[in-house]
Amino acid sequence: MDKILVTRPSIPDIGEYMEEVADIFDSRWLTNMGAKHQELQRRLQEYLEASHIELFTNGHMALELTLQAMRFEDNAEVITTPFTFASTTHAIVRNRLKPVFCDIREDSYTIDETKIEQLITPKTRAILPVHVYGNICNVEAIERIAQRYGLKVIYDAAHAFGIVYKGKSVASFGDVSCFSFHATKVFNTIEGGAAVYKDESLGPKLYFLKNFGIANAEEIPEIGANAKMNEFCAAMGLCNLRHLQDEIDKRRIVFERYLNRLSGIEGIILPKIQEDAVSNYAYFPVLFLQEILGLGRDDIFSRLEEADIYARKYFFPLTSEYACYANMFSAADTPAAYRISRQILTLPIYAGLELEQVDRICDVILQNT
Ligand code: T4K
Repeated sequence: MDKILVTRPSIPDIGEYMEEVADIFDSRWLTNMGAKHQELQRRLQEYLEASHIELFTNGHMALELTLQAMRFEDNAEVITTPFTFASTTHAIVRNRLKPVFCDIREDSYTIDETKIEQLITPKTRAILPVHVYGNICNVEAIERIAQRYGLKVIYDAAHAFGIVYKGKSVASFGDVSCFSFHATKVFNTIEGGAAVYKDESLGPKLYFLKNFGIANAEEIPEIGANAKMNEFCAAMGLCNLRHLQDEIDKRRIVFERYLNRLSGIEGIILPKIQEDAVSNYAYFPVLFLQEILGLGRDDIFSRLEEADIYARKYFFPLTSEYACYANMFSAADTPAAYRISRQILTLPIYAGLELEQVDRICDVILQNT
């Protein structure tokens, strides 16, 4: 039987891509903010209803350079969650800032907004919540807290491209939202990312920082990196953006099939579409409660693997448990995140996943629960 991976990238028809890249071959302008980069930036600005946007080589660099552009002092504290991909925590630490871990909500796995205020100290400068799996954080409560204490809000929106919440683009919340356009995401540019921001003065900093800090050939005002999106990636983005809605619709069908097959089983907690949100169906995270099922998450993971189905333990371990952060943090400070990281499994979901394949995955789960 064929292998089923957790995801497969959405790609356009090869002819469509060749047509899109043909003028790159003519112009020989391959990178450094060329015509495709500019066009994709314009289209994404429109799609995301963004006042300002900057493209990057990946979502991580969007996040890391956003924090650099904000110029917080060394050891300033950033309140965030450990239930996320390595990128979120690394972006904070690589800027010589201190992550302060807040626990997560049981229903959406996003930051528990009721626990943020108790973590604020005179050194706190920002809140960096994650719209994990495309679940939108309690943006209203976070906004109120940020205003009360004069904090910046930077959303890790890596999973949230295309989501509309209460009639607004997800990019409209916080000071900055950073998106990932990695191959595994709902919308991909092979590798890529973007920062959508409100404060106009961040614009030149972000632009310089992604190009070695260069303003012009003789003026280098920033200590920058190289994080420019190249023309071939931008061209992939232009193609994929045309088919985005179709991709999301196909994901919805997969999502609904899982719900149909797996709901009503005690000990299995399925994802819920949030009220007021138009989802992008990016992930299908399921909690397996060992105390009810007898078998735990790791057992289900192994049974699926034996059937050539490769679910993923996003996000286990917590970033606060990583070897590179040994003795710096305590996972016991975020008990809900700790428990959920041991119970969660993200099942395969992507536009090309056949319903028969979804049934095969569900059959393995149902036989073992
Ligand atoms: N913040 C959050 C919350 C994030 O989740 C991420 C990235 C970021 C920030 C940073 O954004 P980027 O800098 O990546 O733009 C994957 C992705 O590489 C990563 O982008 C993503 N989060 C994370 C959740 O998942 P891995 O280590 O699990 O990737 P990998 O190579 O194991 O791939 C996953 C599956 O996808 C495999 O089963 C195979 C399949 N696949 C993968 C690739 C690359 C394909 O079929 N084709 C492909 O080209 O991290």
